[in-house]
This record gives sequence, structure tokens and C-alpha cells, in this order.
Amino acid sequence: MSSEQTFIAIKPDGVQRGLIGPIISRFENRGFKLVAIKLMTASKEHLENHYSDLSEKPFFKGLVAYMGSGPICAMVWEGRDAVKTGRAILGATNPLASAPGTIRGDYAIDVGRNVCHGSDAVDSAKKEIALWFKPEELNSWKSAQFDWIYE
Ligand code: YYY
Ligand code: MG
Repeated sequence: MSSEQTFIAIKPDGVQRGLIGPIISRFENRGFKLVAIKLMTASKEHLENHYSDLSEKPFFKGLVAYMGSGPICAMVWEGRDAVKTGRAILGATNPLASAPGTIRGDYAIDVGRNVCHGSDAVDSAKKEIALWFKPEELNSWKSAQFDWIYE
């Protein structure tokens, strides 16, 4: 398992519900490293691009409206197997199918208000990071905890 970067976003409902801190803590506590973060209200075009693979879905229009309804906390987290593990930390797409202990399993009920996004593959993570961040917004740094997290 190599070191990867994944795009994690706290959706407008997560921001409104005061979940930025708790969600960041889960990634920090697990040992992942924050390399980029910003609060951003995304345009319709930006969100249609972000969810372009879902454009034919019946929920697409509502999804784009909800995602554009307020600020999103956009982040890049880095670490070993970060994409797959990030998805595990989030839980299943439908919060009612998410195990307790996951973000969606602890903080959400409806699929259309599932509080956070995480890239589903290394390739989509690269595409999403490039869409949401400029290269100079990504910080390259060694965490002081590195040698206590990795053997
Ligand atoms: O990657 P993930 O967010 O877990 O699910 P996707 O299948 O990519 O769908 C993106 C987003 O769309 C999901 O987080 C909620 C919303 N959505 C929905 O509102 N209704 C569905 N039946 C499926 C997904
Ligand atoms: Mg997805």
C-alpha cells in the first residue's frame, strides 16, 4: 500500500451542523495528514463537473442544488491507502446502511444529506483534487508524528 492523496469534502449540511471539527478529527486521529483545506461555495458548473459521472441519475439536479446551497469544507488528506480507508471512515453512501463508528453512520440519516464526500478511487481522487485545488494550494510537509504512525 503506497501513500496516496484523497479528496474529502464536508458538504453544506455538515458545515451547517458544526461537524467540521469532528470530521477533521477522525482523519487526524487515524494518522492521516492534511495537505490542503479551504471553505468554498461551489458554482453549479463546478459541481456538475465534480459529479459528471452521475449526470444521468434522477437525483442529479437535487444533488447539485444541495451541494451548492452553502459552503463546503474541501480537503486533501494523505497517507497509506488513504483513498480506500477514507471511504471506510465515511461509511456507505446511504447513512442508514452505514455502520456506527463511521461518519455517515454516526451523523446522518438520509442519503441526500450524508454530510461528507470522499473519492472512490485513486484516479477519481486525482481528478477531484485537480478540480478543487490549485497545485500551489497542496502543502508538501513531513508530520512530526510520521515515524510514530508508520513502521
Ligand atoms: O461516493 P458516494 O458519495 O458514497 O456516492 P455516489 O454514488 O458517488 O453518489 C454521490 C452522492 O449522490 C451521494 O453521496 C448522495 C447522492 N445520492 C443521492 O442523493 N441519492 C442516491 N440514490 C444516491 C446518491
Ligand atoms: Mg462518489
